[in-house]
Amino acid sequence: SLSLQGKTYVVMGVANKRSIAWGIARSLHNAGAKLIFTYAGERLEKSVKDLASSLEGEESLVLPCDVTNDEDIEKCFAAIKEEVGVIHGLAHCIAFANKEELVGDYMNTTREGFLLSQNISSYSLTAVCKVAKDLMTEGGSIISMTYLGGERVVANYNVMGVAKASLEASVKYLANDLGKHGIRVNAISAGPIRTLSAKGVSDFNSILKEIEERAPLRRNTTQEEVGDTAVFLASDMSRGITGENIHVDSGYHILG
Ligand code: 0WD
Repeated sequence: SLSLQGKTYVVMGVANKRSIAWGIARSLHNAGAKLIFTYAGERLEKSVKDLASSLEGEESLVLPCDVTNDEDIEKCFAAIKEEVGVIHGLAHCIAFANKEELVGDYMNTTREGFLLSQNISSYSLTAVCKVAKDLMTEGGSIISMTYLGGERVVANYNVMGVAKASLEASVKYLANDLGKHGIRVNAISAGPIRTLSAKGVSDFNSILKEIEERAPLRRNTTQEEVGDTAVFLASDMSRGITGENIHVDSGYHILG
């Protein structure tokens, strides 16, 4: 069923109430899941704790986890193991690129900028899967967030598009590794949503306008739509699906 009663999910990447991770958290919570939140740095501790405690019911565990740091990842999942023992999945909603590199020609990307965005936006999923696997003894579902710019050229998305291409390939390899353990790995490719990260993408408003005018559903994507798809992917209703990239984008990706 679509109920997530009795299941525990880790949600990584809430920055504020506009975060896609927060949309996913609300949907998972409404479906009955127990949640654990991880955040990037001290700067976000209070806002994530405040958001977590705004959910009805028992207090959620909220832990720091900078995904560029292996020790942080290990400590974080050790603390989760201590608290709950078993988890049934996680939502990886993390990305970063230097703002200066999200405009103009892709070929101006620096080596440092390239490696930074690959590290935070792509490798982190692999690092987290390896550690989370040991807590997923009952099988489960891992979800990551991607964008159309990983499949084709989207103006200004540049270095992040290349990171998303690498993330999408990782989803397939990870799905193959983890399938034998009853763990599924999928991506949601969301249409553009106005969040903190989206602020870094140059000319974001015209991207939103284009979707409203041309996408089959003639409207933009919401956090709630992404969240509800995450519930489907987390639940056993999607038990036959792994290594997939589901577009939640008003159908925009089918257009030439
Ligand atoms: O249009 C959009 N907003 C779309 C976003 C369309 C399609 C996909 N996505 C993806 C993003 O690329 C990302 O993978 O969804 C995911 C979530 O992004 P978001 O909700 O748009 O953005 P935001 O609310 O800013 O959350 C991203 C978070 C960071 O926020 P800040 O603003 O602090 O950079 O990623 C986290 C952090 O919380 N993050 C990290 N977490 C752990 N360790 C790290 C890190 N080193 N760096 C960033």
